[in-house]
Amino acid sequence: MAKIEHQLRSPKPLIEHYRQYLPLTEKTVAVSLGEGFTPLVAAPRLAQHIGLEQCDLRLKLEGLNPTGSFKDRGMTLAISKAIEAGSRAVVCASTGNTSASAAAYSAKAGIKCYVILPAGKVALGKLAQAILYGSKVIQIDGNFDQALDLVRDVGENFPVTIVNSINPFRLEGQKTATFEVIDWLGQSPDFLCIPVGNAGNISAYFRGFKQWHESGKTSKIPRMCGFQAEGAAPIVRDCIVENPETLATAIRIGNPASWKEARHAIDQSGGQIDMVSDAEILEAYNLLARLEGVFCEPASAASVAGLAKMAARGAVQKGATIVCVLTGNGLKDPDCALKHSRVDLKPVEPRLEKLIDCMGLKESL
Ligand code: AN7
Repeated sequence: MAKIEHQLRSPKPLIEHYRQYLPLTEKTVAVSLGEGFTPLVAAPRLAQHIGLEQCDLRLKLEGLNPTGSFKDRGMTLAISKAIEAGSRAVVCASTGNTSASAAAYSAKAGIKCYVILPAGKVALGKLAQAILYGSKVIQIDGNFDQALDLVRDVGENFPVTIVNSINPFRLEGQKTATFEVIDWLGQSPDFLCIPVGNAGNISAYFRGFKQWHESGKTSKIPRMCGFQAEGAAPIVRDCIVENPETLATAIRIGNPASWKEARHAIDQSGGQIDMVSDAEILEAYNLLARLEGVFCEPASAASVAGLAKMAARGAVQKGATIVCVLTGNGLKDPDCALKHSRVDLKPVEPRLEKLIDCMGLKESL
């Protein structure tokens, strides 16, 4: 199998590059912002820290997509297909990233975009994006699950295309991340660790791996390992969570739309679904930044928090190749970074002695 290293972004839009695996027609015109082809970086220091020094741990940096999250992979296809079908307006419910992506691709396409958000529970960067890209932002006094129910009703009764992952093109587009992983590694990894909210992405990854396995481009399907936040873990608990809570607001979801498909992906691949606490998420979030120089958002760190748990109970064999999907960029939620760091940011007098004191140079050198 040829190993393709993506040194440069493809000159073609993502969905055209992989068009033979996607539901494109001759009439589909790609609405693209240069999405996809994200780096898959090795994380040896992190691997060592969690006791996996004999494994090949890679991080898929989905925060480097144009709007800072993996949602762009699905949105480029969903918006392109909406335009192909003659739609002039789209709507989504969102914990933040879907809205940022929908707003950007709608702006690019020149169509109207409505986003419905749970008030007070969306990271500031994401809200700023949705506003600046010119979407109509509506906040509800309710959670994501309620917002999605409302959006389903709007989609049924008005000529507005839903671009949540219940839109079939979203998951089709999101599959492209698996193609990149296989292209980059030359084969599938042994484990794929991924945060789970509405459960679309884990379902999309399984579809992608399965498709390329069936077409002979890879000899195996990785164990799909999904991680929910403890306060928002309906699939783990096998029960709808009425009032989901977690500081990882991106995955603050109590009744995932792709529940069944995610369950299927986990069971069919010999994977697992587990939950991680907010403290474990924050620990992984800090480790990623300090050991690997990767600033992801808290929800994304759930993949690494979950892997650390698996490692601790010996569930990862020596020599395994593991890909953790870091779904969103840490810059979307700087509040979280500042709020949970123990750093003293009080200004000091601009004098050398004070500075040397603060730097601790006398003690450490
Ligand atoms: C950073 O934006 O649901 O399991 O409305 O933003 O496919 O839902 C976001 C989800 C993981 C979970 N990481 O993916 C939304 C939304 C980040 C996310 C997830 C989300 P799914």
